[in-house]
Amino acid sequence: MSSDHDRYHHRRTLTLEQRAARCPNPAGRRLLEIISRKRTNLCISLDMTDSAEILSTARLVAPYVCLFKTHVDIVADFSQDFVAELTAIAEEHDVLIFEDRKFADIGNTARLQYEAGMYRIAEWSHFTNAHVVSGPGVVDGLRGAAERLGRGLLLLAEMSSAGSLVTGPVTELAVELAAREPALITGLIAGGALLPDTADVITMSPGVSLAGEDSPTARPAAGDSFGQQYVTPRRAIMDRGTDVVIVGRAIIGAADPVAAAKLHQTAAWQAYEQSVAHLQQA
Ligand code: S5P
Repeated sequence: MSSDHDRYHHRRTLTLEQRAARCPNPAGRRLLEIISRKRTNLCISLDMTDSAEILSTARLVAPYVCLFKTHVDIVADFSQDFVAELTAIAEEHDVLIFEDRKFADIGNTARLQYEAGMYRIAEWSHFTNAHVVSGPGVVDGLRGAAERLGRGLLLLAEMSSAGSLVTGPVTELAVELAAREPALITGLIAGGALLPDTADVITMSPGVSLAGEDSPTARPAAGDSFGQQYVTPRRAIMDRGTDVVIVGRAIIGAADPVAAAKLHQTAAWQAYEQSVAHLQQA
């Protein structure tokens, strides 16, 4: 546990509501407002390959989440109608959309992948993310559409998978770029907060499940057969200072996804409230 505290900025100096008021990125500001209003810092990862299934799950869990995370390149019957329907559900329930595209090419190719092709991600996704392995040019490739449309970019600063090489200088570059330009790079994907909360950078953490490795009821340590590793919402939020937890299969794979969404929402929100309790007393 002490290594979490050494690595991550777990101590909050601002509430998410206070951070909304000063957030320099329009999508980030909206997200922080939604989180405070709906009392949910849960992002659902809608990793399903059938558009009807994604839409019906999105409808069911929408009241409990702040963000729908998609991988549109796994949707077998993708169409812009699907996007329009997902957008309508999101608008009705005060949810934003995050296409987890993980751009990783040179800036010009990333720009085309973001704006063109059959997906036209920039047109509908409030957030998208990028690796910085190819250098800072990828951010410049995404910048034009992101600034024009008020989108938020998230950089991969750490990954939840075993043996990840998103470490060392890659992590450092992602953190440096976010710290330098929070109006464009509104967040980092990481295990916990790599910057203090005054940096105006939102941390989102995948690899979260109530059956995570630190769960008192999950033995042996949870994961999958492809190297995914999980911690509980409590550990990600309280010990590692993350803002938003990203949960996929622990909800969409549950026998009752609505019940699982409620449980994850409650656990994540309680952990957040506990992490800011000292501010409200002050
Ligand atoms: O480091 C990462 C980054 C991401 S965005 N690890 C991840 O697992 N993700 C994504 O989060 C991954 O692509 C998947 O969509 C989701 C985790 O899904 P789960 O079913 O394991 O919760």
